Amino acid sequence: MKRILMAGMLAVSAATTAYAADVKVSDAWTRATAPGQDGAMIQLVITSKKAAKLVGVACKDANMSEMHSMVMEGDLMKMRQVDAIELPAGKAVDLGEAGYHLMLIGLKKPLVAGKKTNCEMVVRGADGKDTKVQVISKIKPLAESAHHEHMHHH
Ligand SMILES: [Cu+2]
Repeated sequence: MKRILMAGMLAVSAATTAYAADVKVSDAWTRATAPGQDGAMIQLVITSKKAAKLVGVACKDANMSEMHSMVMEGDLMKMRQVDAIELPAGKAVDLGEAGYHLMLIGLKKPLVAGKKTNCEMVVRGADGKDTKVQVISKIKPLAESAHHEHMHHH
């Protein structure tokens, strides 16, 4: 009897974090920063079981974190802050492919290849309830082709 009760309690406590388990984040990454660079972009894939919205982000290594969209204006790639990113139920949203990224502004320290950087995202369900989702991003080496960083408007 006692065992069954414990199993039940475990299931309940799993369910609390679990709303977080309803949201899956994978392939989160950014690039190592060049000397003097004080901003960075994070890409990731996010899947929410239920229809939801990504409504906020806070990253440990940055003074400010935002969600950005990228749009081509003529030959120029421009970035804009967005308030929310739609997460259709069960659909893997690749921020990069969807034209979004997370933006770290005012880095507190350089991002070093091979290390990781942590962020916390806020996902709002259709019921208005917010869930915090941890994101651990791999830091890839700075590549020559990391062109986006140079178009940064901040
Ligand atoms: Cu940006």
